[in-house]
Amino acid sequence: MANSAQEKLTDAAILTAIAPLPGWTVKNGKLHREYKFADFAHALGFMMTAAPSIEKMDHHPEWANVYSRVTVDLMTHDAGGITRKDVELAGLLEGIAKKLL
Ligand code: H2B
Repeated sequence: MANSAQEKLTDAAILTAIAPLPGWTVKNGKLHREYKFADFAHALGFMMTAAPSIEKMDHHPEWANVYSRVTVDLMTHDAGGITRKDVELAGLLEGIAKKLL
């Protein structure tokens, strides 16, 4: 793929990229993180706060909410793997979550 942000990263590059992001792992070929907020309002607040930036990035998470928990999985579907865009989105979500945790 021509756009380097959309190139699949090597396993080593992924681990280096997520090293500064606490709680993020690789699971089933996706960047994975489970957030536990104080309650449902905080969990939903996290998702609602992140939504406009996600739309602007045009890069979307696979995520699910159960009460106070939000599970996030990131991959680039167009590339069939993890790319810099996923790392970028993980960083964005982390910044928003930090203020609500
Ligand atoms: N999100 C994710 N996670 N992966 C993609 O490949 C992707 C996306 N593609 N959001 C975008 C939308 C694509 O469909 C548009 C046309 O850029």
